[in-house]
Amino acid sequence: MNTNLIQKIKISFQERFKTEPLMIFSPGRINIIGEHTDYNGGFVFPAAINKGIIAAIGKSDSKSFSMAYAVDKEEIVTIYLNDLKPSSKGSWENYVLGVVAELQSRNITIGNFNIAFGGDIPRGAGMSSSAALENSVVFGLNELFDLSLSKDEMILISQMAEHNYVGVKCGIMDQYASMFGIVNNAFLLDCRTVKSKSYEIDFKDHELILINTNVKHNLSDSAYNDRRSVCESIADLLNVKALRDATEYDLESIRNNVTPENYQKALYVIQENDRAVKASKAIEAGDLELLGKLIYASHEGLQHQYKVSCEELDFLVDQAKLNSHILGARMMGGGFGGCTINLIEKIETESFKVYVAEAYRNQFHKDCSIYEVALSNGTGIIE
Ligand code: GAF
Repeated sequence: MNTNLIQKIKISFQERFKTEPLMIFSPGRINIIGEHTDYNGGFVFPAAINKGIIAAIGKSDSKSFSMAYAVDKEEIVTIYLNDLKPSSKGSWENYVLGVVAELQSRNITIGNFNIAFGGDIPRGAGMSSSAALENSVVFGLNELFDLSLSKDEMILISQMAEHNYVGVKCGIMDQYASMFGIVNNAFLLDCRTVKSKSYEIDFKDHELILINTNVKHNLSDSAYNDRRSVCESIADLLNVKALRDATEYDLESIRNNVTPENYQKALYVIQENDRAVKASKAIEAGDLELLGKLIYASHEGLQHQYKVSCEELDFLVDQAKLNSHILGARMMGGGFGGCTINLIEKIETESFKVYVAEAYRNQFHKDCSIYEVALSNGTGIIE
C-alpha cells in the first residue's frame, strides 16, 4: 500500500474537516482473462492489486449537508442527502452520489458524513478506479453508520451506483475483485452465482506486467452499453437468460437472423467464456504456454470480433508477440484505451520495458506507463 498517499489523504481530511477519520483502502483490479463476459452471466479471472483508492471518512456535525473532497483534483462537493441527483458534469462525484442514492433507494438511513479520497491508479487505465471508489464509499458508510451490510450487498450497491448515476451498465467483476481480493490470489468468478474459486498465483519465472497506453477514447461508455445490449438481444433471440447459456452451435442456428457483426460479437463472448474456464485449468496445471495462448486469443477476439480495442492497444500486443519471452498479452478491461496485461519471463522484463517504451514513443509520440503489480487483499480498514 502507498504509505505516502495514506498520509496525504489523512492529513487532507484532518485539515479540512478537523476530526479523525476512518481510513480505508479499496484496490483496483487486473483481469487475467474473461473480458466482457461478466454481464453475460459468465466467467472472469480477476485479482485485486496493491494500487487503488485511499479514502478518509468521518461523521459530520452538519445538520444539512455532507462533503466529498477529491484530494488530487482539489475539488470539493456538497451533498444534500435529502436532495440527491446525478451531477451533470459526469465526473467522480457520481460515484459517491450514486452509492448514497442506492442506499436511500433501499431505505437505508445514513447521517451526514465527510469523505476525502485519492488514488494511485490513473482513471481510464482499465484497472477499475471507479469500482474501487464506489466500494470505498459504501464500505466506509457501512462502518460509520453500523449498517450491517454484507460484502455481497455492498458490491451490488456499488454496481447499481455505476448503472444509475454514472450510466455505465457494468457487470459485477470489478466491484467483486476490489471487495473480495486475497493477497497473491486471483479468482475464477462465476458472475451468475457471484461465487468464486480462488487460485494462488505464482508464475515462478514469469510475471504479469501492465502497460498503460495512457489513452482513453471517448466512445468507451456508449460503446460498452451498446455491446451489452447487442448481447442481451441475441440472448433473447436464442431464448436463453444470457449468452453464458448458449453454445456456438446454438448461435449458428440463428446466424441468418443477426448481422454478421453481431454474430461475431456473440461468438466472441461464448468463446471467451470458454477461454476463462480453460485458463483456470491451465493455471492449476502450471501450463503457462497454454495460458499465454488463451490470453493472445482473447485479444484477437476483442480486437476483431468484439471490436473494443484501439490502435494503441493493438500495437502493444503486436510488440509483445515479437518477443518470444512473452507468452501472452491482451487488452484489459472495457477497452478503447487503458492497459494491456502481459505474461512475461522475469529475466526479460527490464529489457522489454525499455524496448516497448521507445517503440511506443516512436509510434505515437507519447509515453506509455509500465506497472508491476502485486495481488492484494480487498477493500478494508487501514489499521
Ligand atoms: C469494465 C466493466 F466495469 C466490467 O464489469 C467488465 O464488463 C469489463 O469492463 C470488461 O470485461 O471494467
